[in-house]
Amino acid sequence: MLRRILHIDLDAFFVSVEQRERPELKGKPVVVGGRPDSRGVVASASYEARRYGLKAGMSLAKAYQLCPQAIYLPGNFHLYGEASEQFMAILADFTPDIEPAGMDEAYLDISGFEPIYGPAPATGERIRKRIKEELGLPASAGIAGSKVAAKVASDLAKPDGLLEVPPAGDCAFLSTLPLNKLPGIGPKTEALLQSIGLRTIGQLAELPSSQVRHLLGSSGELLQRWAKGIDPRKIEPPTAAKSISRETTFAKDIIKPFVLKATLRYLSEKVGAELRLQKRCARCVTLKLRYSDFQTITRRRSLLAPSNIDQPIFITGLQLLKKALSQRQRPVRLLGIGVSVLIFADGQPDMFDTSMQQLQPLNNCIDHLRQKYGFTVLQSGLTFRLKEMMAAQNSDYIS
Ligand code: TTP
Ligand code: MG
Repeated sequence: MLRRILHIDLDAFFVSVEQRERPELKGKPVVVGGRPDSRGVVASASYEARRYGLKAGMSLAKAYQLCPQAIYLPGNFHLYGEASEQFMAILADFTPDIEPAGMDEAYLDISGFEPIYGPAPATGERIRKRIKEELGLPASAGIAGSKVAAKVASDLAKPDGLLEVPPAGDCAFLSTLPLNKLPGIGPKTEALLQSIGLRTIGQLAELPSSQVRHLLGSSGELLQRWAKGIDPRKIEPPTAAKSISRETTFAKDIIKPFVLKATLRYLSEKVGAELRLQKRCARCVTLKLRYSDFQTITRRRSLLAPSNIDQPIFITGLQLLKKALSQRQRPVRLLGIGVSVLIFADGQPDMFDTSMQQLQPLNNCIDHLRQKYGFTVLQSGLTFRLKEMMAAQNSDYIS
């Protein structure tokens, strides 16, 4: 099947939301970022303001010099967040193969859409129309055979446009464009490439690979592949968080191993409960320690088998803790435990470790009671004593 990737990006996103709320701002130079006499930077500039040279990242003081007549707004982030969610929801109506790339942009894999929506540009226009009608916001779209060319195309289509790169045309499309149009080429890389006489993406594509490596190091190889229109990256729908962790900073630095052990137990139970809630298992456990002198260390160890049960998480964390304390004995300010390399284990968590299977019903039962009556309704001997000790010390150990 012919690969067709669509990249869509809202035009002057923050500013467009403001213009939708206050139509009298339309067609004028508008800046979101704050008052011109504040120390902030331009977050978003309307296309009218860009004619004066204003762009994102520029200091507001500089922007004011270039365009004092612009309307400077502080921004309403709640509204932008809402618009971003609605934007993504419209995209999700078309396909689940979406990769959000920021608040106002996403890649969609629209390969094979033709029988449903017609040619690829018709799909793009349909999406743009819905965004305009339902959200009142302009968006630009690029369609190509790769993510990199689709992104460049949407950028060229701005504002309020659509550009399709013909099938198998990514390399030719990119070749005549200036270097700074290629994602990954910032001002420094551009200057380096210009210093050897390059001006276009096509010239970078044709440079001997040894010279690219010499000039740009290993990242140069990727850039050169992109310059040739070679980019097999897939659309990656967002994954849930890649790790889960809990930590606590003690009100007073702690030296007693018992308190550290009990706190670790408590934090491990929190991490385990969150894993089970997300129906996931972890492969790795990470311990975090911050000593009284603020030195912070992390230590990581794999579990024998992927798990979401409190006990192996705690035991592994405890081994790491003991080892760390044997290497450096100092009061501890902060203790944390986390799990990572998560896998989905819907329905049968801990299917890999039979020795742990009998603990599964116990953990589930505890989760159930805690969800109903609160986390501290049930406590292990360790954490119960901890609570008493901390109460006596008037310390807030619960993170
Ligand atoms: P962009 O899509 O980079 O910019 P834009 O939507 O304002 O303009 P364009 O038409 O070129 O796409 O970023 C989206 C929003 O993210 C932008 O409206 C404001 C915010 N943003 C910042 O807060 N700081 C920044 O430096 C940039 C680049 C964006
Ligand atoms: Mg944008």
